[in-house]
Amino acid sequence: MPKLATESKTSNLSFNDFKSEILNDYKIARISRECSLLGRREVLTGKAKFGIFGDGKEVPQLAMAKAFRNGDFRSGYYRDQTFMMAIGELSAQQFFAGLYAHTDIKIEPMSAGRQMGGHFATHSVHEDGSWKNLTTQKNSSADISPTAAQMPRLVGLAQASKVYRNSNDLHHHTKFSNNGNEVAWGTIGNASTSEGVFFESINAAGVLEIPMVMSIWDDEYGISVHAKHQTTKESISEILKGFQKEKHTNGYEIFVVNGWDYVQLIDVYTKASKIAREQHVPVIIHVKEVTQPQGHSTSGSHERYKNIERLKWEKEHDCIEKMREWILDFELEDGDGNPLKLVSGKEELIALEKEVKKEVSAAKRNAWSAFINEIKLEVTTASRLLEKMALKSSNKNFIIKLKNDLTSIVEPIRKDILSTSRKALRYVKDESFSEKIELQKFIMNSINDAALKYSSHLSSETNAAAIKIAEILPIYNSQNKTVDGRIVMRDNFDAILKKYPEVLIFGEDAGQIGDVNQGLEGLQEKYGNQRVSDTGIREATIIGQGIGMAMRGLRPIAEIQYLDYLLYALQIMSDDLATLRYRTFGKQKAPLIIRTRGHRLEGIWHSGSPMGGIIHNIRGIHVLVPRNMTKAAGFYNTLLRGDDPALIIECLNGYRLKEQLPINFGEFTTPIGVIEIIKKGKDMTVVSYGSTLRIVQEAAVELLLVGIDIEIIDIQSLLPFDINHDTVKSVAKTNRLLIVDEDVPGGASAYLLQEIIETQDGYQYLDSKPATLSAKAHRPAYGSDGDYFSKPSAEDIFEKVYEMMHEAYPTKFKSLY
Ligand SMILES: Cc1ncc(C[n+]2csc(CCOP(=O)(O)OP(=O)(O)O)c2C)c(N)n1
Ligand SMILES: [Mg+2]
Repeated sequence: MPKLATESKTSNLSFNDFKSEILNDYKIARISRECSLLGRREVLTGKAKFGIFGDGKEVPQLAMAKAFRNGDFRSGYYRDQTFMMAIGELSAQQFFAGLYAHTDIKIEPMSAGRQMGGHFATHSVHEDGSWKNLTTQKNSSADISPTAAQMPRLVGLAQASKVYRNSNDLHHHTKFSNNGNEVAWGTIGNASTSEGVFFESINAAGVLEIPMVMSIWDDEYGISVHAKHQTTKESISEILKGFQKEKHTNGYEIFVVNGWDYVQLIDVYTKASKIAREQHVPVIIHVKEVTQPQGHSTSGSHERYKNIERLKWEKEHDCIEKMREWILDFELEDGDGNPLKLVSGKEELIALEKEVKKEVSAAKRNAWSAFINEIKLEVTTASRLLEKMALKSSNKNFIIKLKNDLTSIVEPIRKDILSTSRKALRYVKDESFSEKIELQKFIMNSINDAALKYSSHLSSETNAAAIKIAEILPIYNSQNKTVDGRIVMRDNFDAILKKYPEVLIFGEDAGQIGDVNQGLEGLQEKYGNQRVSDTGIREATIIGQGIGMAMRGLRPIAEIQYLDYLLYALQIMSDDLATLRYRTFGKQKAPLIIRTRGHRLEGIWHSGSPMGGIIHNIRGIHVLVPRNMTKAAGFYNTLLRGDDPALIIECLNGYRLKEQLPINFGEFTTPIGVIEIIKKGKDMTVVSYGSTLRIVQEAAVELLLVGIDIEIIDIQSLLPFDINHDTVKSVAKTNRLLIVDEDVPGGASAYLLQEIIETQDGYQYLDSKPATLSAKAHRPAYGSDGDYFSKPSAEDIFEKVYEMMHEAYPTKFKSLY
């Protein structure tokens, strides 16, 4: 007898319940398939831009959905529409709303039209940005397109369960966990397992022993490239065998199952869920023999690369057809020997299939009407305005032509409306009447409205936004004790760990020895190895641990040992963390703090300062560059009161420099997006940050000796930069501007120049050409001379300032060379 024991209803399933559950599953699979079929058509006829669908992967996802419980998290990819439908988080109408890019989050709950279809998400926060109760809903972290980039976050989502289970201090966090019983479910395509982060994540989860169930949908292809080019032995489960858990080892349970075998799939997923949930043992499920009936996406057809046999095989192994056969063949006897069947005959299924077609077709129509009617209303408003304006204008005929062109577009988009209106405005530029003002208002309102639709939620817009956290100054007692900077850092982390049970700090060498500069000295001993821990050397998944845990209410501080090694993590920061709020229209958040140390020290890989590269890749994450450890400590304290993610770069050469010892650890804050004038002066504004500031200060003393008095600004925060526009006030006073940093030429210095000259309108106050002084284009050479000749030195700064002053006052400041 085929068994169908779902987790939640293991016993006493009456045959009728059993039957209706199966038929409901079948219906979901059919709805999903019909969405894929119609979705492709919508793209090919031009109503939608691009389509990537879950056809061929329906049945395994039904099985996964059955094992998925409230509180669980998914971290998957673009094939999972059936799963989302089966957990009740995606309707057919929402599927089409996503395809059309409907910008209303209530209508298109995955991303408000920001992501292409197939990128799924649930909502983790309320309107005001506060957490929802994640244990009473089914959760899906928001998908991203880079293959395998869902993996690092998955590790963190699973690790959160372990943290909640193992910590008594966190048991009050009932919104996030029920004793760590939640499983994090990953999905990935077979070909994407070739990515480095896949293997890194698998290894990390094995080491961490966390409740993660990883499904691999294996259709033998990655777009057109066959498994023989992707995977050694053409089988991911074969090559992962070394990860199999043995009696006294850690490791995985590994299952292999065919993607068309409904009964086996349910059996495997039920087991996997139990193992992961109860024992916190990770599980890999290699789902083989999966098909892709419509090919990879709407961009091409699979007949180009699959041979006739493969296409035939795919038809025969279509998982829904196989499920259909199974339903029709199913026969059982009740206690009295009467036959029990799931359906009376083919006709019952045909009727169901017809009903599904109708339902999906109606859902598509409704989604389209909702989408297009909203825009058509805007077309009507614009065309009325244009008509009215034309009547008054000497360019009447041109304006009417524009209006007619607009109204004749059968499927208009917002671009058509705005483009027409803006062009029409040019025809009345020399005229003046109230209708022109109306049109101007319409354009401005439309642009403002578009900014909300397309550009909001890059950073937090809630009351807890980090830029709203007020400054609290460090307090010093009368003894004025000075200590090494690292002591300030350590004592502040101590206060943080005491104050916030949700904080966990982890990274390479962060645990036992308390980080390579001992900013965490003794804290693992004090708070235990869950709160302060060592990780493997695997930067991408260190960040992934942080993202996933932050998405589940914890406050991780993920340490990347050196700034130069951030590049391994940068992809995940850029693609996942930086876009999270934006891509969910503010419905998910991960207030992760990333700690690293950098700027000057030694050599090519220990003194880099690739700030331009970083800030341009991670808009959406604050980037903070404190000049000393007290400022840095203040940033940690600020961020923990807020809900934004951030990167803090401590000065690598600052841990042994003396700083005054504050007494209000864990309390004082450094404001974000606020500059500080650290030396007043009248002749030139010199802007810098981090380690370079000390060199600027040294040069300032020497410049004073020759009668040049510079004002030094520590910008402190690169992203966001100077939200109060204080820098320009200094430039207005000194009329000269020099930006000094140790990035490559045209790196962060160019960004700062653009901010000050263009955004803050600094150009109008300048009496000299604004200048930047940066490091050389190459990586810094090793040793003190390497540093001197690679990075801006005090002499370089002196001479640059002097040269600018010489240019202005050649007789007062005679040329040095
Ligand atoms: C990092 C990255 N490289 C390339 C792509 C383009 N791309 C999208 S899907 C895909 C193939 C993925 O195949 P597989 O993992 O087997 O998933 P399937 O589509 O077969 O389900 C490729 C190469 C991408 N999205 N991200
Ligand atoms: Mg594939």
